[in-house]
Amino acid sequence: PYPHLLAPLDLGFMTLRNRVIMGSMHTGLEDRFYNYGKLAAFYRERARGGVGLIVTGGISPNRQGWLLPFGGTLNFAGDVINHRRVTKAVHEEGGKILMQILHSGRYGYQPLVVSASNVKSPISPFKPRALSEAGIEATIRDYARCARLAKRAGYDGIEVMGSEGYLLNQFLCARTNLRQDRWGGSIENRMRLAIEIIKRIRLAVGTDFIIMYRHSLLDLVEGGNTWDEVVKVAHALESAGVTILNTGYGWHEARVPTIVTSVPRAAFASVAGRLRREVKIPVVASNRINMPFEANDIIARGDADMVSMARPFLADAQFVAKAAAGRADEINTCIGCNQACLDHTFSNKRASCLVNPRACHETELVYAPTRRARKVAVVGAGPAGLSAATVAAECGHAVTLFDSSDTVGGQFKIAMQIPGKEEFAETIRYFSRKLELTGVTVRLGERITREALLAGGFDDVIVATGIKVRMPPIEGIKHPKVLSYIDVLQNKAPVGKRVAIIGAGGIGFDVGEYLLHNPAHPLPLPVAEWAGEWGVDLEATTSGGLVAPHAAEPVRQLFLMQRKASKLGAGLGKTSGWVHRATLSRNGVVMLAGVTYNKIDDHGLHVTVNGEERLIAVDNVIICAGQDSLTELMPEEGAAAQGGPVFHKIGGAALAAELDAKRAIKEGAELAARL
Ligand code: FMN
Repeated sequence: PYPHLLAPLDLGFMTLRNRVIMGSMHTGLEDRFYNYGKLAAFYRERARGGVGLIVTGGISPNRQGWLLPFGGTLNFAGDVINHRRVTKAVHEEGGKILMQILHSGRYGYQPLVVSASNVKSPISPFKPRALSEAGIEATIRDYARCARLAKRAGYDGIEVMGSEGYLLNQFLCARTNLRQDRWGGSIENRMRLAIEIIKRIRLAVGTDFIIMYRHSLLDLVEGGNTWDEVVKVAHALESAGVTILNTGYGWHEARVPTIVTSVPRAAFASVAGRLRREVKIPVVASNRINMPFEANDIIARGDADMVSMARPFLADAQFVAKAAAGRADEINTCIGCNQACLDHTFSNKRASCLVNPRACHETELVYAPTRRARKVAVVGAGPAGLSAATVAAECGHAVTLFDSSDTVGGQFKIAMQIPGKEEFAETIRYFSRKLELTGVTVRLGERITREALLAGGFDDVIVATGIKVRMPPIEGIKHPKVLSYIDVLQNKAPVGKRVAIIGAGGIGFDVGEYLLHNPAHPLPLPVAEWAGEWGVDLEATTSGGLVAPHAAEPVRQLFLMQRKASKLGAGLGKTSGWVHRATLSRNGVVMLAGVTYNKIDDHGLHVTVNGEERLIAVDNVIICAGQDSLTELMPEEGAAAQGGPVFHKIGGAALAAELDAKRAIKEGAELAARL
């Protein structure tokens, strides 16, 4: 299977075992020397799983380039010993690994930041200092030294980070490069830094060492480069000694999503294809490629020579091995949620993965075979229950999973109804297959009672029964125009043209996006339509690849509101919340904070906002204002002492405050691993 993806790639001085790259991810483990053992274990599992080439998270060539104070470095001979643990682990598993050199420039979250010019970025508090001529020379030397040390540490090459708006991208674009010396002005001058760095690295490391360059093909910001400029830079990089051209899309400050789940699969592959037709060296496709079929297809149709997948390797270390064995249905697919990876990285926490809590915790969360198999009942086949059941069974326990519904998935069945969240269906597919593989006895369509559980001879009962929707005590809450989000998303209740949504948490936003979807448009959204909505020019004929977005008439008038006075959506994910806010704003959704709900009647919803009474005339009011745990299966206080099974409670049943699949899956796995 997947002959294009799994074919080796001969680089002349080195052969890669296949075309799969595990893309660069800063996990947080590289910043402290005592975490390199964990980092090595993380990469070892991925190399053992068959990936051809791994790229580490970004390592700064000097202190000015730190993303965070005291971030990961490779500046001193003393750092080499830590990095050797990583390269040794990967090589022992037959893999290859590059170290990414990333200088943050003005994105650094620290006061030493430097850039091409002293233009502050809209997303960071520190104004950069423009590098002097001597500072530029020192920076080039730092890159070369960093690459030389990487070679000494056993890396097979380095990747130079040139995209996503970091230092080299800042030099490359007129947006941030206002210099009038030989490092600014024409594209020849703006690319001089990147090219000099590559030349000096090549001199420092010799010919038998991979230099990959991550090139920004679409900047997706005003003042970004045009396609002609992008190609010019690529030609110069090729001549300067780059071995492989990787690709990047969008600066961090871009207001176009490039990696969240609503970005269609392989959305940018055609752009890589355009570059591939311009150069002779291998080109890599990247971003939102998460299954072997798409990855193979990209290479088969000539859009790339290799495919980079980053988050998919958090989700499943065995991705390549499973694909190669024709077992793609067993892959734990990246759903692009960012909740446990990028959101963690940007809050200075260790990265992990919502669908795979073992990611970056390989030595701490271990699914080891048990020596005393227990008889375990899991009640509820949502994310928490599925996780607990499959991990417990994998460890060798005898597991029965109960759910009153006819199918597994719980709240994920609801989430996958939301336009742009189609990927959630993959998690259900993964767990369904895993239930079969681990031999869990699945009993669907029956509501198990506490008596039956007590009489069933179980050693453990894991209550993962989730939540029920909370209806707030508003006058008229029983009015026929009032619906819960379950009525809408699960039971498909008809909804009118003017709608008020009460509760602006994750579910309120989801319901908004669901109601704004035009049923005439297919889902998942085809790439061209998605690009039109966000104003992306995939032909890249304009500066930065931006054009005016298509403005379609919204299919409904929505009012989204909350009691809290804070900004709506403040609690959404750090790296995805803005996408949801932008989508609703674009569709003319009226957002109201600090709302008091007075009553609901035939006229609509009566509220007080800013001390003023208002009638919001709507056909329906949809309640997304929280939920309560369903725990009736738990024994009464004190009843546990009389022998019988040990009861546990996980997921929404344990805490319903905010529906949180990340916590649910992690709790399920952690509990099952220590049974
Ligand atoms: N890209 C880099 O070039 N350097 C980094 O240090 C880096 N850190 C990342 C950290 C996390 C937790 C994540 C999720 C992504 C990071 N990226 C970084 C971006 C990825 O390389 C990749 O472009 C992005 O995740 C989209 O690809 P994917 O859909 O295959 O994950």
